[in-house]
Amino acid sequence: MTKGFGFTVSSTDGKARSGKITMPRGEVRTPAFMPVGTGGTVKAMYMDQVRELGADIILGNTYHLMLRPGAERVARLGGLHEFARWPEPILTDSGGFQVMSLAALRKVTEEGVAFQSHVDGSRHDMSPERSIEIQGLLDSDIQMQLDECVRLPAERDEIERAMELSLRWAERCKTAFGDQPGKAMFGIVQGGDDVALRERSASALAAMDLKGYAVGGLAVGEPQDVMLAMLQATCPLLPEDRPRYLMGVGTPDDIVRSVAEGIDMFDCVMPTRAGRHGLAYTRRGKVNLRNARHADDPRPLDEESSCPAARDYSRAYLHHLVRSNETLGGMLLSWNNLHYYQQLMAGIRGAIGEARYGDFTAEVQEQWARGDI
Ligand code: PRF
Repeated sequence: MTKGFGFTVSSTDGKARSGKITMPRGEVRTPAFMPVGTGGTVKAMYMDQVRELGADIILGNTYHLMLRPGAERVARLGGLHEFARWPEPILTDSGGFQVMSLAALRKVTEEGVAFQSHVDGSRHDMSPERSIEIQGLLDSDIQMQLDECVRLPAERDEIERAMELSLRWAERCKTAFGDQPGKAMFGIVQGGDDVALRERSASALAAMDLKGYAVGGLAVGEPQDVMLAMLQATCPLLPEDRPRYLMGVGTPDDIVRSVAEGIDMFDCVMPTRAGRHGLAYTRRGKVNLRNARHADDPRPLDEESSCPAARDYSRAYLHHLVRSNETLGGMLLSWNNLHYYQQLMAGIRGAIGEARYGDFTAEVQEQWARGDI
C-alpha cells in the first residue's frame, strides 16, 4: 500500500468524476459515502458490517471524542482505528460545526471557540491548533480545518465575517498540521448562499494548495437549488486533482445531483438516524415502518436486495420491532439504509465509468418518484 496521500480520477462524465483516494490505511473509491461514526461507533452497526457494505472510510467527530472518552485517552489506547476496531481510513470533522449545533454557551473569537460541553457542562477552548492536535491524537487520516458554519438564512455581513475567519483558521490549521505524507488536512469552503463570498473562499483556499477541499455551510436551511448553485460557483475554482467533499449531505437526490457538479465525498447521519427512527430507504423511496399499514404485511422491504435486512425480514416484523422500541429494529434498518446508500454510490461510480451518469440519475429519480413498493 502507498506511503503517501493521493487522488486519481479515472473517469469523468460531464462534471461528475469517479476515481480513488489512496492512503496508507487503504483506498477510498469515489464518489464515496462515509458512514457517520461520531463517537467511535457507527450507531447500531458492527464495524465488520460497515466494511462488508462497501464503506472504505468512516467519519469520526473531534467534538464528541474530545469530550468523551477524551483524545489523550484514545491516543494512549492506540488511536481511534485500534480503539474502535476500524483499521481503514478515518476522516474526522474538526469540531466547529458540532460545537455550534450541540454545545451550550459557545463563543467564537479570533483565537478559536470556547464552549461548555453538552455532556457534563465542563468548559473547553478549541483553537484551530488544538483541533488539529486532537485529530492527530485520534490518528485520523483526513483531518478537517476548524471553521465556522453559519446557519441560513443569515445576514451577508455575518456570512462574510465567518467565511474570512474560516480562511484565517485554515492557514493556522495548515501550519499546525505541517507535512504528514500519508495524511491530509482539508480546507472548508464557506460563504453561505452568496456566490461572491463562495468564490472568494474557494479561490483563497485553492491558493493554499491543500490536499483536499470540503464545501461546508450547505444543507443548513437553504433550498436544494441554492445548494446546487453554490456548488456550481465553487467546484470549478477548486483544483481538479484534489478530492471535493460536501459536508453533511444528504438525501439520495442531493447526492446524485451534487456528484453531477463534481463532488467526490459525502457524509450524513440520515441513513443511520432515520433507521433508528423506523424509516427505511429503498429503491422506491422511503418507507415509514411505524405506519400501521405495515402491521400485516409479510413482504420484505426489497426481495431483490442483497442485504439480509432488506430481503429476509417481513415489514410486519420490522413494524413490530419499531413499534416496540426493540434494539433490533434500529439495527436492521440502519443496516438496510447504509446498504442502500453504499449501493447507490457503487451505482454512481459504475455509471460514471460507463459514461451513462445522466441516465443513471434519471433512473434513480424515476424509481423514487414511483413511490413505495
Ligand atoms: N463545517 C464542518 N462540518 C460540517 C459542516 C460545516 O460547514 C456541515 C454543513 N453541512 C456539516 N458538517 N466543519
